[in-house]
Amino acid sequence: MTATQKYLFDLQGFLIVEDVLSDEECELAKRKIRERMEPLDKTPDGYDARGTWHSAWGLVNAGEPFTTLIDHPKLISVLTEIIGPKLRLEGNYSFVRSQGCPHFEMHGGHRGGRVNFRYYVHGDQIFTGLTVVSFTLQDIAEEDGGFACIPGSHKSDFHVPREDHKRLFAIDGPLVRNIAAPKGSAIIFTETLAHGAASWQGDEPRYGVFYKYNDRAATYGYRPYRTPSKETLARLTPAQRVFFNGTWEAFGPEDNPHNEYAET
Ligand SMILES: O=C(O)CCC(=O)C(=O)O
Repeated sequence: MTATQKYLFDLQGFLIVEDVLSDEECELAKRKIRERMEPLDKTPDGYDARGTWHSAWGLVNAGEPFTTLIDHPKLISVLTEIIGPKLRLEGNYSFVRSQGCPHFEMHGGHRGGRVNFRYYVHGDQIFTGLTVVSFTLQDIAEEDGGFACIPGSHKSDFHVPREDHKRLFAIDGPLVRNIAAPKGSAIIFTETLAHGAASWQGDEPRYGVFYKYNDRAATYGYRPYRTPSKETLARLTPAQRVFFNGTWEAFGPEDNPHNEYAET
């Protein structure tokens, strides 16, 4: 992680890393998502999805380019600085949203949430918990909608007052910004940041790809079906398989006492 990346991540609660995926890899990823995606009846907030939201789970089972992204050096150099030296990949999935879709309500925005939702700096070291890498498979301008956040809110020690929640956390409210990013980028953001997604306005649906990383000793969302299949695990390198180890830190078996090596 460079000094500039550290400055920007600390300031904003998110960071854009460009040129992670080539154009060809973005197109391949979209094709594989289209083959797997299923319509959602309701959005995660319980709104009628009206045919505008689809999801595809367990993307690493689809092979490249999703496999390479597990431990992409441009991402790991940041994630190991802000989460910890040993990481888990909790989830890897896509939401595909088409023009006029219901938005994704703002959530997060308070750093007092203990292990998964925390943010502080001690000395030169950032400490945060659950962190998302959101890959952009197309060029995204602010007016397209999509990922939205309140920059800097990951440092808030207070909850937004209940009486002002609706106004201040409105997706088109005074504090919220849509984040533009070029095709092939990764937006790395801490879940502690107040964030959500504005209704998508682009002609091509938004193919959002989300990899959720955590400290290897922590789990936020326990979803066994998000673990790659046995066949996929067998195809991964040992360095990639370790991202799917169980949630523990120490006193492991003699050959892996600190959860440093792949369990399978
Ligand atoms: O759709 C988006 O970009 C927001 C994703 C999100 O809110 C999350 O991953 O927690």
